[in-house]
Amino acid sequence: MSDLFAAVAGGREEVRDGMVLLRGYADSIRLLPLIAAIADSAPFRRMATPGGRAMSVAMTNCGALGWISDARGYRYEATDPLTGAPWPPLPVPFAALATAAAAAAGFAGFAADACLINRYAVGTRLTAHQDRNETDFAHPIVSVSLGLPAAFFVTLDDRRGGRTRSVILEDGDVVVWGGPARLAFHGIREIKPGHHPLTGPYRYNLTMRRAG
Ligand code: MD3
Ligand code: FE
Repeated sequence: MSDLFAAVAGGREEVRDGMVLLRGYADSIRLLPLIAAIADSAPFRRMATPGGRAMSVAMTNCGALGWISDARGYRYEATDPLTGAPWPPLPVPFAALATAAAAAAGFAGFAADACLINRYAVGTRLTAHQDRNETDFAHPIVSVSLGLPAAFFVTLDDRRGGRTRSVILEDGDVVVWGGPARLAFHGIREIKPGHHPLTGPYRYNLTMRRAG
């Protein structure tokens, strides 16, 4: 793994150009019951990759648009393919958190319309990828980490094999991505065994975007 790095500035750390980390910004005690309610109507599931394998991370969505992967590729859809119903609405506290965190990072007026919820069990990971299924890369992305910690990595340029920075994301940490970091390659290394008082053996991540 590469070096751990962060330039600290008043609780706002710039991990790389265009990536602002707000440590402990989110309250997982308030957010986790909302995730449980969403999963009651749109269950977590391991989606198929276009290559036909099951992703190790389990996912669901809320908001007007949800990110999906299947044999036809990656895209956003207004309905859940598992149930045929619209994705559950974006809870007001999620939307408010995304708008406030984006503003704190310098993106005033951000309004999310899509929230991907990732659930990582111990031993799962997310391999290096870019997020490019959104229509306008000028909007930031706000990510919220809940439960078990994870080692997140990001390339310093827009090349898959480029030099990386790593940072441990812990419960309550919020990351805002925008500008020069928007098309960086990034991923999550294998989740280490552990137990979190609120989530047990899981890490959750909310990724809030303007997709449409
Ligand atoms: C960097 N999720 O869902 S969130 C993803 O922790 C994803 O579950 C990770 O990567 C997770 O696509 C990382 C942080 C994140 C989100 C979007 C990005 C980093 C990003 C978009 C561009 C560059
Ligand atoms: Fe991503």
